[in-house]
Amino acid sequence: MMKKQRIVLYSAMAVLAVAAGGGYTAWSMHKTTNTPQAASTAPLVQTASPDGKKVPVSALVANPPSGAHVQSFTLTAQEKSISLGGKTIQAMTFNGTVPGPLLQVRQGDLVEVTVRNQLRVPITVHWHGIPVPGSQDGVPGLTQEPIRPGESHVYRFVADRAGTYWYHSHVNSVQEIGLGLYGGVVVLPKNQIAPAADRDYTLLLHEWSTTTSSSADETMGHTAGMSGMDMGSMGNMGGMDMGSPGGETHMNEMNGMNMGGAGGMNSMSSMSGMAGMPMGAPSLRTQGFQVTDMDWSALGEMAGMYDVYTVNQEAGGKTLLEAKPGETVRLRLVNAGNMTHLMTVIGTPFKVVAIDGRDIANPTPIENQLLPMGAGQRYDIEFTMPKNGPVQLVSGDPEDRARTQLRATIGDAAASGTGSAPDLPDVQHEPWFDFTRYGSGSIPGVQTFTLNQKFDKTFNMDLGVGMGQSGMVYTINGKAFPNVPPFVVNTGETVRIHIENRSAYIHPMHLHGHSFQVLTRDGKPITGSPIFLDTLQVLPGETYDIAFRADNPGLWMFHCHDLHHASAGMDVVVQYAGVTDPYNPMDMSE
Ligand SMILES: [Cu+2]
Repeated sequence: MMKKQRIVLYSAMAVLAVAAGGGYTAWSMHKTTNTPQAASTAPLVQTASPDGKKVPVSALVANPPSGAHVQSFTLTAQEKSISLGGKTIQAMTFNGTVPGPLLQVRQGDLVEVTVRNQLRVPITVHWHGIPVPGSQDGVPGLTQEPIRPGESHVYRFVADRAGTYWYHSHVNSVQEIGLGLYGGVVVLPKNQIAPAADRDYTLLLHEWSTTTSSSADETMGHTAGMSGMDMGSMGNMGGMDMGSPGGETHMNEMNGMNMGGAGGMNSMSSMSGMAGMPMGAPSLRTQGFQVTDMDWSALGEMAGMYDVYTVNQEAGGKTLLEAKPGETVRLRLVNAGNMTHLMTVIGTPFKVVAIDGRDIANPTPIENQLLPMGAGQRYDIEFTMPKNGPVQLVSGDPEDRARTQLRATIGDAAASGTGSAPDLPDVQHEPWFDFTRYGSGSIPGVQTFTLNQKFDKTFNMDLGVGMGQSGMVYTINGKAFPNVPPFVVNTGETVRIHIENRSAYIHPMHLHGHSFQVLTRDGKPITGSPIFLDTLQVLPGETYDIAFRADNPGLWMFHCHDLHHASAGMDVVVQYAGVTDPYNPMDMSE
């Protein structure tokens, strides 16, 4: 009955890199012990603060004001057949839908989410962009034990900050998010000053692989010995080797092939830039870069493996959103995939009112610009419905399939009849929206950093690639996780990070638990509204300076949200001194 389908579990290089890296990955809960301890040149987290005090991350819990309004939800992770673009996929869902239910709360609410795991694999839930307490961040082996099959777990945090966020599993994320374990979170402002939009829609963009013939490893030329990654019949999840926690079988196979070992991973420095972007190369942007100049190897290495693109539950561009002439519309766009998507609105000017849940000061109307949405990012846009005709949300992605499918029509359903989408607009040559000079002035009540101030801590984050013994890895400062030394900070410190992308790939870098302010791009100061992000899309050759205040103690991943890159080394931990990981990572292997 179910067509036999092949879905990619990991990219080949991800598996190889994990195996070669000594086994630990915050993406898979696994920390194998069968590679030499010497493989790790730096502890994942250090154990003591300067004053010698220690606190386990598990002790960093929510401290709600008494009488806080409680919003309770239950998310049940379960398998479900869903129909996408005429194809049936055995998905991993929250409450039977993809995306999972939209969690809408009011700023200041105490949010309690009971997660029940009815899948055959472990999961967690990470609250992307929300500054939750340290113990609630959902990173397996670092901030909690994974939620094993049959188990439940309660997440608890105060929704301190309004904005658009999302949630997703953080275990084997390429697979678990890829198969549907994600949903949106909207925190409405406590004291709404401006009137709310007449229509407020949250739209999650995602990519799917439903093909039988193409898979990531083939697409990427990593084919040898990878048949173990075939998930087999999707009609029976048990046949996918997903029953063993986190794809352990695969890991062990890889280790058994003696692809691990200490050698390959520890001295990547000489390999940085080997993907064709030497140090100091001018950024693509300063060369007058347009998306059409860039092939998929940069914009989305994985494009070949994805054949269905969705806006919420709809594939094929069939989404129809009700709005009447003259009404104001807010679209909360969430990129819940791994690829960059270039979204825009046609039919009316629009404003970018927030990015990554953080308001833009004095946004101005724009037209004919593509919003370059990195993986994990959110763009909130607002517009007024014109007197006549629908408004369209469309994609300017280079790929025809993405452009055809990543679209929605906003209008009067009755007036526009069946909701059949108008012709595919030709928008892919439009310039990219530039957040570094958009908006103006300041955001009331928000403290900002200045470029010339003194920072308590400064770190470099050089993004590169390298070759492990058995395949390509993505590196930070020349090393692949878990060998990337942590960025250690003290509570209250101001922190500046200089980021350089020395690879030929886009890296949407996501910091857990904080927003950071973007200070410069390619050495030039930001001139518009202050910009606070939790996910910064760093194009090949670009440099950025970002800053944040260390105001949320914990152990926080800072990683690429192209999850193929994350699972192949591009992660670092921002560690508050003295916060320890009680989950004993090296003992979790079996
Ligand atoms: Cu990346």
